Amino acid sequence: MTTASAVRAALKGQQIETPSWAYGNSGTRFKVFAQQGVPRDPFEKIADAAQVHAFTGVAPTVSLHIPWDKVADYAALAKHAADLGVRIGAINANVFQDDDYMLGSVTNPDPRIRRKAVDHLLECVDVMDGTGSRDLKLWFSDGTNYPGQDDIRARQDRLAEALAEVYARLTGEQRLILEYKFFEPAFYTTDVPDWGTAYAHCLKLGERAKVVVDTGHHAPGTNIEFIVAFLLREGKLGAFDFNSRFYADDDLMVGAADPFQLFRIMHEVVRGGGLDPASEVAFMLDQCHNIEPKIPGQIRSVMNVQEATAKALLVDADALAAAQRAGDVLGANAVLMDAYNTDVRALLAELRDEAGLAPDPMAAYARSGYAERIKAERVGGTQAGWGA
Ligand code: PSV
Ligand code: MN
Ligand code: MN
Repeated sequence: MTTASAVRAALKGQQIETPSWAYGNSGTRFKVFAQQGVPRDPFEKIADAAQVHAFTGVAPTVSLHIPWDKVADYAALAKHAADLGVRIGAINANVFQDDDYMLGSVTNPDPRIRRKAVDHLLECVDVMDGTGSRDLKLWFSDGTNYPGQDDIRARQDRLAEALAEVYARLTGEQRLILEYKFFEPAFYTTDVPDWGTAYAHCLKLGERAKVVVDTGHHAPGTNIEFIVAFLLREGKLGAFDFNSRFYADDDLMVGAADPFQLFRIMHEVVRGGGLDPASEVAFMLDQCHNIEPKIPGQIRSVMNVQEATAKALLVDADALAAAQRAGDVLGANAVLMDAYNTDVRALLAELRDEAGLAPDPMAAYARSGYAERIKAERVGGTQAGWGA
């Protein structure tokens, strides 16, 4: 059994990265409901992310999406983040929003468009050099809608070629992390549809290429914790994009739709050593807050990840192993369920208290007056949205 002090140390050490795009207005293709006080530029997005860190103490980094967060001076943006007590995390590339990409980006049959896409990815590495980011997060919307539309094999060749060029550009500790998604926007084939495809490409690229598991990117019923266990065992789990879903890529708050699934995932993370900083597994959120306020939405999400992690850490590993060895099916299941059914909120509140934070981050943020302040101050200019 993990000792109480080891549980506490692991929880204190866990870091959760929030995404810049969560702070902007977002919606569905039917309507974006604008909220007041939403950031107008990347600097204000970082200021909001810093609030999440200030109240939770475990969200010291914020991911950027380029070009949504394009600025003239990335060193200045990094300095702004540092001044507010946070850092810039992963750089997410965007090769899915230009008209040029209708038939694909790095897998497009037109070499001119492939060149444009790869150049953008290389530009993202330049951004990483400026911000000190470790991770380049790649998600490709590339795919086809109709059988025969393009050559599936040739598209894999083009993808491999593009990835190799970008990987070769990385220096030092930088990593390429590759995200998969089973469909959308392409509906017939997707060029990186699943963890197996992402894993095969990363394996060829090398040590610093790893897979991103976005929890909303699987077919219903997929056993995500199995994928996590497998990738961790192979040293190829690079990061999570956490969110939750009822239907497809819903991007709802992590742990909201299925907290038990999140617990099962975190159990495999703990079991596979993924909480050890040496494993370099990044815990990121990839969410949109369409109808709820954004900063509290992120605080709640961070807390949900912490709660699932705490429960996973409470699994009595020795008792579980003993039951498994003995073939005690019900006993083993009971060990897991005991941990899941433990109320860890008081433990987490205590840890926050020890760290000099308010035990209830949601209430403390509400009391802080920040929401009212940004509503009053952020008038004029264009409110940032998902994509701007
Ligand atoms: C694609 O659905 C995705 O999950 C990728 O991570 C993108 O970068 C992100 O959404 C944008 O929200
Ligand atoms: Mn994602
Ligand atoms: Mn997604």
